[in-house]
Parts: sequence; structure tokens; C-alpha cells
Amino acid sequence: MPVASFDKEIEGFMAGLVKRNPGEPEFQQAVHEVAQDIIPFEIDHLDYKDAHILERMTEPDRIIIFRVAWEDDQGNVRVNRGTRVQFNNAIGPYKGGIRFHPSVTLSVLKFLGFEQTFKNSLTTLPMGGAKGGANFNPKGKSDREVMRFCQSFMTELSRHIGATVDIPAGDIGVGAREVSYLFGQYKRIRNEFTGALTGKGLAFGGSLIRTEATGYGCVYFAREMLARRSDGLRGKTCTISGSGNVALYTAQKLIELGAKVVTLSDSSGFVHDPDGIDEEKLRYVTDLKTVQRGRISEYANAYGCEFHQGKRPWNVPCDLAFPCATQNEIDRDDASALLKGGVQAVVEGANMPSSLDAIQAFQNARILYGPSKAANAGGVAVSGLEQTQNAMRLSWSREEVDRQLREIMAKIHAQCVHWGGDGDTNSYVNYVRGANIAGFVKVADAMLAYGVL
Ligand code: NDP
Ligand code: 2IT
Repeated sequence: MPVASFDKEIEGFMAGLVKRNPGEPEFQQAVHEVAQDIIPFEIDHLDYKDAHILERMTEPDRIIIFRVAWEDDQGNVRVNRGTRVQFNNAIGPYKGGIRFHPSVTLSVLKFLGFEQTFKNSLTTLPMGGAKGGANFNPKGKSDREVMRFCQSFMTELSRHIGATVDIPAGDIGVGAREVSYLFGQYKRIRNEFTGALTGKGLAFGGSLIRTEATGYGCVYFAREMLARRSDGLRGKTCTISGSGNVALYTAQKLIELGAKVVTLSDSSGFVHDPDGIDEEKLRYVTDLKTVQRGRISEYANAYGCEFHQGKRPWNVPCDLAFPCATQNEIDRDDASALLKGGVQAVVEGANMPSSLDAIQAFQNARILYGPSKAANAGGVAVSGLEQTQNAMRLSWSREEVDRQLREIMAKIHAQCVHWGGDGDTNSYVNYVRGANIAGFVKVADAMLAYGVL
């Protein structure tokens, strides 16, 4: 079929989706990116098309929306909205993180749940896709306020999840502290000690390397991409956005493997350290962001470098860029700036950090572009390994989990090359197409086997 007819078919599909999901720009964007690859693919796989698999995959299995009432330290009653989007459980129980951030909307959680279905399929582990969260801002709240919020949130959520049903984990604003409060309340209400959440503390069923997994996995994926071009990480100048869980462990692994990290950011701006952030400076930031819960600008004061208020780091020339903060943090202008600065690879730690036209710009320039659903799958992969350890009632060593993580990232990379390359070992790989098709096929085959559900 000529490209123009694909465009028309994609347009028609998207018009229906937009009509069914009005006012949900992030969800529409995530589906559009996938539809651009799956609709042309279905022409040679009419069984998927005839069974309307893509249409069914864009409709969540169910969405649970609930009130979360809690009391702040002054005794005021506060109310937030909690949501869990159980998107697709064709290949395993629902699995995906929980996000607490004021920007959380149904659109954001639907885009994340949709992406998660493909990502989890890519890991090769038996996990379906889900996402949850609340428009709650943990910033500036006391520990006790966060605890009361988490307990209230879980009081309702506990009815809908479970080790064989739906297994939440962390995401933006949900780290070790929040997962602990959530798991404690789950255990108390259900009176069972099962691996119903991942990212747990090591003393109560957590896995070694889960904290580090998304960042480490992202760097392992970058290493695979570069190795295919007979290149490596050593000596590469890297920009990173964010300074949360994913950004910090991306930085740590890059530094360990001999790359030079020159930026980190948070929602107030970015720091540029041309000398490179070394292990000692990274220990400072990790303490600053995870223990003190401070601002990244304090790094600039501590180490005498520049802080760029309200700016993103993409104007800083680099070899490799790792967006690790949030969705749509690289727009078309940012992509142009990165390309102008000589970027060779963009590897996504965050979910959907690049806008559709930014992706187009990277692909037109034929640089290495590692989309989030492939590049950041290491986090959920080790969550899957945490579930396995819980089910077996034992714990694997750091080395064992790290070995499995490396192996899984290599397998994800190989699937992207298989579906996104043209068979020639030296050719350009469209990692977006590779990840979309590889993630789709497994879920689609399961859905076909089940009949019309
Ligand atoms: P954290 O809450 O630990 O850190 C988030 C970081 O991003 C902070 O530095 C935060 O700055 C910054 N940030 C958040 N929202 C915005 C915004 N709207 N504008 C600018 N900066 C922002 O979250 P994670 O590190 O866990 O998550 C980061 C990204 O990685 C997200 O896209 C998440 O979905 C994705 N991800 C996370 C995984 C995990 O295992 N945790 C797994 C796979 C993907 P500030 O402190 O100022 O808010
Ligand atoms: O986006 C993600 O993959 C996550 N936030 C991790 C999900 C998980 O279940 O570990």
C-alpha cells in the first residue's frame, strides 16, 4: 500500500480515538506514535486488523477512580482524586507504577498505562500494563501527612489489586517512603503478606537493584545501541534531565562506565558542571534530593557552577542525552538544539519525554534514538524479578539481579533491531518501530487466542 494511504488510515483511526477520548492530549500522542507503526504493519498481518486488535488495545480494560480524603498536620480535611488505569492483562497481571504529582490527570495515566502494556511485553516477562496515581503533591508535606495520604489512598486501592491481579510500584513522587506506607496499609487491610507492590524495602521483600534498575537499564540499553556501531560510552559527554530516581542512577552508571555527566535538573532549572559530575558530587546530589529533599540549585552553590533557572539542559552540547524527568520535556526546538550541539544518541529514561515532532527530527537526522518503552523498561523488569523472588520466598544477590537486568536489556535491544532494522547488520535501526511492533505482537497474539473479549 502506498505511504499516502497509510497516512489516511492513521488519520481515520486517530480521528475516532480523539472523538472517544476528548481533551486527553498525552493519551492521544502516545497512541498516535504507536498507530504510525502498527497500522502499516497490519497490512501484512490482516488477522490483527480483522480482529480490531489495535482498537481494543487502546481501550483500557477498566479505570477505577476514587476519592482520597485525609487530614493535614493542622487538622484540615484535604481531598484528592485517586485513579488506577488497568489497561491490559492479556499476557500477565496488571503491572505499573503510581505517580503522585499535581499534574496527574486521566490523560496522563492513560498514556502511561498504554505505554506500559508495550513496555512490559518487551521485557519478555509475563506482565500486563497499568498505571495509577493522584493529583497529590508530596513536596512540602511532612512524613506524617504523606503517610496519612498513602494510607487513605491504599484503603480504596487495596480492593482492586493483589499479587496475581495488579501489582503497583513507584513513579514520579512515589519512592521508597511512599511504597512502604502503601505496602504497610495493604498488608494491614488484606491481612496477607504477598508481593502486591514492588519497590519494597529490602527488609520486607524488596529486591536488590530495584532502586537502581531504571537508570542502570537505560545505560545498558545505550551501551547496546552504541556497540552496534562499534562505539562505547567511555569519554562521552552526557546531558541528563531530572535528579530523581531515574536520573541519579543513570548518572551513577554512566560515571562508572567512564562517561562524563555535565547536567542534572529539577522542575526549577538545570545545573551545568563542565568539569563533570564525579562520584563524590553525585553522592552529594543523592543526599540532597533523597534525604534533604532539597533543590538542584544548591548543587551550583556547593560546587561553583552555573544554575539556569527555568531552563532545560538541551542547549548544552553533548554526545548523548538522557531525558529522565517527565513527559514532553523535549519539543521540536529542544530537538534542534540537541542536533546542533552534535548529539549522537537520545536515550529515554523518562516516559514519553520527546514530542512527536522531536522524534521525527531525531529520525530524520538518523541519530540513535532509544524510545522510553524500550530504554526505561529495566525498572519494571526488575519489578518482575522482585515478584519472582517473592513467589519463591527467597532473595537473589546484587550480581544475580544485575546480570538478569543486563540480559533483559540486551534482549529488548535485539527485539528492536529485529523489528526496526532491515536485516542488514550495519543499517539504520528505527527503534521506535522496533519497540512498537515487538511489544504489540506478543499482546496481540494473546488477544487473538482469547477470541473476542
Ligand atoms: P522522581 O520523582 O524520583 O524524580 C522526578 C524528577 O523529574 C525530579 O527531578 C523532578 O523535579 C523532575 N520533574 C518531575 N516533573 C517535572 C516537570 N513537570 N517538569 C520538570 N521536571 C520535572 O521520579 P522518577 O525518577 O521515578 O521518574 C522520572 C521519569 O522516569 C518519569 O517519566 C517516570 O514515569 C519515568 N520512569 C520511572 C521509573 C521508575 O522506576 N521510577 C521506571 C520507568 C520510567 P522536582 O523534584 O522539582 O519535582
Ligand atoms: O514507568 C514505569 O515503568 C515505572 N514507573 C515502573 C513500574 C513498575 O511496576 O516497576
